[in-house]
Parts: sequence; structure tokens; C-alpha cells
Amino acid sequence: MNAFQRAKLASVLFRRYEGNPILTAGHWPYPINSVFNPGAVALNGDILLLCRVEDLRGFSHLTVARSPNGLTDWTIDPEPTLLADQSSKEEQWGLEDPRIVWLEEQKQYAITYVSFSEGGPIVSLAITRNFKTFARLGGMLPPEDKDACLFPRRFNGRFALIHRPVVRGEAHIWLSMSPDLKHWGDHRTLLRTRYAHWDGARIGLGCQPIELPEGWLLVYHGVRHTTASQIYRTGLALLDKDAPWRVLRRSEEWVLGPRESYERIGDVSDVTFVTGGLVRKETGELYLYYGAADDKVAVAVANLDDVREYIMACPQVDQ
Ligand code: BMA
Repeated sequence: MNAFQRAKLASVLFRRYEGNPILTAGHWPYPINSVFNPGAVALNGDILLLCRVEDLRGFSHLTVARSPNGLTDWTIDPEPTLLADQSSKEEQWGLEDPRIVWLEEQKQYAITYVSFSEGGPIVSLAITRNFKTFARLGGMLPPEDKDACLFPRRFNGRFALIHRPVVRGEAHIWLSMSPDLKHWGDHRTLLRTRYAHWDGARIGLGCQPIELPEGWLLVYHGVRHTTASQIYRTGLALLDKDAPWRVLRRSEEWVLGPRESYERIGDVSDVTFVTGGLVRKETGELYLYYGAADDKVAVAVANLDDVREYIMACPQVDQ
């Protein structure tokens, strides 16, 4: 596949669901400003989205929405599912942008989300079996840090966390290791912004890492500053299956970006921000759930074999 053919494939890889946006403030059982950036998981035969919901003060909490097919017939918890503890300085301005992964060893779901503290955003961890009761394990690393997710299993005995600290104003994707989910070390950069590209200003993890036969698919967002504002798009990378600190491939082009009016117009214009991924084994499809213009939830669908073909056609990465 030459570069032109690859770019052509990138532009048709993901198909927007024709019923987008699938969740909006109008669907909500209680008054809210917006709903966006959900974590996604299959649970008890349903598709569950843990949505970021912004209340009428401008603070966020997390609420569960369930659907039998991940597209329609959503049932939304009648009240917030996970609220910030307002007595805690670390969460005083709310909870944002959850990513969910099933921890094989613990037989529990790990939710990594952002607590918005006085000192900036903190990557925090909660564990649950049922999305009704949660063990809240608190902040994992100091601020300013966002866009984090664990891998579902250990590598050489240690857990791995993808996250996005901001250092000297630079926003690259990092990977850190821990023996116990509490003490983190061996911090290293995984993916860097690319000057002058669509992902030149900032990058961060999208959904949870997706396991493919070729390695871990890393879905990430990239930001470009323009004279008018900024554009949030989505790209792909491939990490080594046994050593996810090794980047094997990275897409030159984005695979999803603001195009439809629900992505271009909203609380923040021109944002497609993927936070939930779901592999539909029955159909061989990958669903990506994303926040559209920071005030609605939308979904884009790809054939998983096409995604594999595309990422393997992307350039190898020099590290
Ligand atoms: C990022 C995060 C997301 C948000 C995005 C676009 O920095 O704060 O929650 O969706 O910006 O505004």
C-alpha cells in the first residue's frame, strides 16, 4: 500500500453512526448542561457508557447510560453515579473524562478519570465490579496530568499506565510502571507531538488500549492550533504486545476529525474526543465513543480487519 492508498483508507476507516449524536443533554433525566467523553465497556449483555456530565455550575460528575446494542435505547441512571467529594481539595471542581479497563487479575473494572483540583487536573483511580459501588483509590500522580488508562494486565510483573502530564508547557503521552497500582516509576515518553502536523500542539490518550494480534492499538487525540481556535482529531499507533513502552507504528494522518455539525458546533467547537472503545466480537467491529464539540456523545464504527490492515501499513516509528 503506498502513502496515497493509505491516506485514502484512513479517510474511510471509521463510519459515523447515522443516529449520531447518541446522547445529549436533552436525553438526561435531570437538568444538566452537557454530556460527553464517556468510558465504554460491555457488561451483563449491555453496553455501558460512563459519561462525563457537566452540571449547571460547570462542574462535572460521572453517570452511567446502558443500551442493549450500544447505539439506541439508552437507560440513564436517574441520579449521578459518581460525584466529586466536595470536601476533598483534590476533587473540588469535579470528575472528568473516564477511561475503563477490565483488570484480569483483580476481576474488577479500573476507571481512570481526572479529578479537577485547585492544583490542576489529577489522574485518579476507582475500582468497581458493577458500576453501582466504587472503591475510590485517589490520585495516582501529581498534577498537571490527564488522559490516563491502565492496561488490563501486568508486563514483567508490573502494571503500566498511559497518561499525559504537561511538562514545560509540552503535552506528550507518557507511560509509567507500578508493582501495586500505588507506587509509580520508570516514567518515560511514549509518543511526542509532531511539529507542524495535525497533532503538533498537544496529544493525549483516547480510549483504553485495544488488544490486537499485532499489538496494542493506541487511539489518541491530537490538537492543532489555528489562528481561529484549535482542532481535536484522532490518530492511531501500535504498541508492542509484551513491551508496550515500544511504539511500533504511528498513523501519519488522522482517522477521525470534526466534520459534521454536531462535531463542529457546541460548547467547544471542532472537537472529536475519543474516550471509549468497544470491540464487537460478533461483527468484527470497533466502536469508538467520543465527545462531540464537548457537549454530546457520538459513536464511529470501523471494521477491525481494516484497522489492522491500516495500522500495519503506517510507518514504523524510530525511538
Ligand atoms: C481536553 C479535555 C477534554 C475536552 C477537550 C476539548 O483538554 O479537557 O475534557 O473534551 O480538552 O475541549
